[in-house]
Amino acid sequence: MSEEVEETGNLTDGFHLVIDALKLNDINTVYNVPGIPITDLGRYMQAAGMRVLSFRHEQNAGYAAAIAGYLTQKPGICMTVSAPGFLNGLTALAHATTNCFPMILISGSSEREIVDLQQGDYEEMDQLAIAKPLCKAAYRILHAEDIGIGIARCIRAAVSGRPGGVYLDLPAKLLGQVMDADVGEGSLVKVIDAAPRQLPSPEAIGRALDVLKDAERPLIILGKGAAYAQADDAIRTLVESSGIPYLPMSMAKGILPDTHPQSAGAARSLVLKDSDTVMMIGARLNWLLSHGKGKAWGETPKKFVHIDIEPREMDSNVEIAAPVVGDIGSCVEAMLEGMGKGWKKPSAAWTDAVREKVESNVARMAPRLQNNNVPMDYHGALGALRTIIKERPDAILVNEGANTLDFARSIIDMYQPRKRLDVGTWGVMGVGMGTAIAAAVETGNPVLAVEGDSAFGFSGMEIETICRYNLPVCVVVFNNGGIYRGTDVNPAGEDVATTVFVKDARYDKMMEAFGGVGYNATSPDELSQAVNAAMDSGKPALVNAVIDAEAGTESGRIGNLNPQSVVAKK
Ligand code: ADP
Ligand code: TZD
Ligand code: MG
Repeated sequence: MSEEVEETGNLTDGFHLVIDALKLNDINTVYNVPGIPITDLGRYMQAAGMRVLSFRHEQNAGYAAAIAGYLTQKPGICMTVSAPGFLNGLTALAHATTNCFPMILISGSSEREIVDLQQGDYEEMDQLAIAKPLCKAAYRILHAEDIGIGIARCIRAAVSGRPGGVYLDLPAKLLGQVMDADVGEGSLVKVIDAAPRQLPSPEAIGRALDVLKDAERPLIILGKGAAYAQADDAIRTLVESSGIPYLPMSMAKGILPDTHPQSAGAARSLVLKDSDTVMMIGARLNWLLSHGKGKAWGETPKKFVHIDIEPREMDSNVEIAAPVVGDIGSCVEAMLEGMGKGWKKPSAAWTDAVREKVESNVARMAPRLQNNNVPMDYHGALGALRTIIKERPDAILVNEGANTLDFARSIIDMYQPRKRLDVGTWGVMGVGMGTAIAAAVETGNPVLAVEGDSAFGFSGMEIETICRYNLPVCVVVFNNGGIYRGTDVNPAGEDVATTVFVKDARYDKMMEAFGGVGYNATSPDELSQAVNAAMDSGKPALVNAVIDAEAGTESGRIGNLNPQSVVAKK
């Protein structure tokens, strides 16, 4: 602190203006990795009462910020150092943008004059230019008096309309800039109505209702945008009063309980094929829904009603008969009002057919979930975890892997909204630990992270972070000794096959190294006991769940996306 500051006491600087601007907008949690030029920014944030969680790698801090945004509707903040730290955070920023999660990546950067003349500054990089194509908006603040406006622009860009990732570049020099404290305070901006409601037009609602009225076999598809919108009661009322079967996308599971009589989750193939009218709510017709066409959608011609806040999403893959553009809460409420009392529910022929398929599929699966085989298969192990989530419905399930992801998604029923957090639109491995940490920090709920052994490896070092903050996270590593399977053989050389890891690895020992509790589970009963004990304790724990190396299949459920060589023999 300069003498002048001490003497006059009425100066502020870039550091403190950033902090004041964030706090003024109720942003109180930051996920970061410290270093030049943001170390002191993190310290001052802590001193100002903000929660600053330090990670072992920026990518994981970024995934934490991304999911914090999804859970809270406020931008999650990731803070990194320049060039390498910035680049490490960038994957998460792109992931947030792809998934429509509001997040701000704040990176310190080097001296503009030197960077722009490419004179080789410490960690020199034109970060703003590099971030731009990977996010929804990117800004740089050069003057302390612009910090208030700059942060306001970041917040609005992140949460308004379709949410997404925002980049904010803070050159080192800015943080040290000094200005009069009163003028500084006056320059701060409190963002009013950051994500304004967007009402659908009455014509759009009328058109959508007309399309639905003509439907013989209607279907509702709920996506993670519907979960994000936190319009849970309105969505439930719409589903129930319409009587239409619904299919939840992965992270939309639990908006209504998966055990709901109208859930078509266990009859996915049937409803996609046989429905004639589909109402999408906060879900895109991307690869996860086979782009709305082709074999998965069968022969029956479809009409689509599409509720989304992003107008350009309409007709992105197939023709949308009734686009409804607006925020989900407003759109769903308008649809409900329009349906009124005289709404005719779909025919029993259709809803019974869906129900029968659900029941027969569930019944077929049930005995497999009870098996107590050693080594465990996915069904036996997930059958145990399914019961645990049923008994602890407020626990947040984090899930990544290939087979570990696909089987868990279909086997573990969810009962509450926003309790299933996973790899998202890209299917990113490595989101697990950052997601688990932010879930615990933002909600205070217990977290169960079900991880493929490969998936876990991408962010495994963050178990130290989990222990350091003593978070109620129980990690279960599905250890099948590899990617998809642990049994591949390299036909040609000495190295093991590309998908295979060290045999009989003990991931539980990693947790013990940091003071958490490690368990080794070789049967579903042991797994159940270990996870229950861990979750009862509320302390960091890791269960090494030994899974049969032969149990999985290539790429889980999406093996069809692998290109095939016509000349090579496997
Ligand atoms: P899923 O992967 O679950 O199918 P997607 O990520 O593909 O879901 O789709 C989410 C959609 O939700 C995006 O198109 C996004 O624009 C939309 N969305 C997000 N928030 C809102 C909101 N508050 N109101 C309306 N649409 C929203
Ligand atoms: N890198 C990143 C960032 N994301 C990816 N999706 C992949 C690589 C490719 N990949 C998958 O799509 S799943 C997977 C990889 C490496 C790991 C699957 O192995 P696992 O799960 O151990 O996590 P199972 O249960 O063995 O199938
Ligand atoms: Mg594996």
